This record gives sequence, C-alpha cells and structure tokens, in this order.
Amino acid sequence: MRKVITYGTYDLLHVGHINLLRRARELGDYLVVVLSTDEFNAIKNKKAYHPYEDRKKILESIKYVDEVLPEYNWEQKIDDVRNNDIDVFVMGDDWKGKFDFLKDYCEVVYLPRTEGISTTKIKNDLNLKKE
Ligand code: C2G
Repeated sequence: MRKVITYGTYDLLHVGHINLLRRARELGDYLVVVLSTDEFNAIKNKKAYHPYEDRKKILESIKYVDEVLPEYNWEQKIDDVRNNDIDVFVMGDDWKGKFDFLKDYCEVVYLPRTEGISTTKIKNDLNLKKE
C-alpha cells in the first residue's frame, strides 16, 4: 500500500484544499493529513476560525482523507514519515524546496496551488462586506 502524507491548518475549508487533497490521494492508496493543532498554529502566527477538533472532524469527512493526525511542531515530519511508513510527502508549491530534507526518507512532491482562493482571502472578503 502506497501511503501519502501532507500537512496543513485546513481552516475555512475551500476548493484549494480539496484540490490538494484529491491530487495527494491520487499519488497513492492512503492519505494521512497531519493537521496543525491550535497551539502549533499560534507558533505559525495563524489563528484558525475553527478549533482543531472541528477541523479534524471536517477533514475526516472528506473521501480523499484516510487518517488525520495532530501537527504539534516543525520537527515531527521525519518521525511522522518513518512511524507511518510513508512513501510520498506532498505539499502545495508555496512550500517548494522547504521540505527537501525529507527526500532521504520518502518521495517529496510539491503541487501547484489553486489560484484565487485562500483562507486569508475569505476572511478579508468577508470583512470588506461588513463595511
Ligand atoms: N493550498 C493550495 N491552494 C490554495 C490554498 C492552499 O494548494 N489556494 C494548499 C497548501 O499549499 C497546503 C494545503 O493546501 O499544502 C493546506 O494549506 P494551509 O492550511 O494554508 O496549510 P499551511 O498553513 O501552509 O500549513 O508543516 C506545514 C504546515 O502545517 C503547512
């Protein structure tokens, strides 16, 4: 079984997230999503609208996702890849090159982002509408 792993906050789920998850899943037979905890988001200077438990439930309901694990820090990726027998690590290409150290442990694939959508854009557009 070819196992794929990817990481993210996945807040205010949108089609860019779904496109990434679908393409990641298509690279193997099983997709593990390592989801940023609220505490790790604080380290990433991100404040998610949905708390971790809700973001986890939402991801687990997506047909491309087989398993959701917590992301606590920047340092856990090598252990995650080894402990979960991962064959392919996937991220959107805004991260291109940032995780090449994982090439010693698995394939590393950066996929083109979906243009024109992001959680930040959603928040900004909603704030503009309020005025
Ligand atoms: N993404 C995408 N297209 C978009 C928006 C996001 O392909 N329009 C991808 C990102 O490249 C990422 C995934 O969707 O692969 C999740 O995006 P975020 O939730 O913003 O993830 P991020 O905060 O970048 O967390 O350790 C890595 C971090 O946890 C990554």
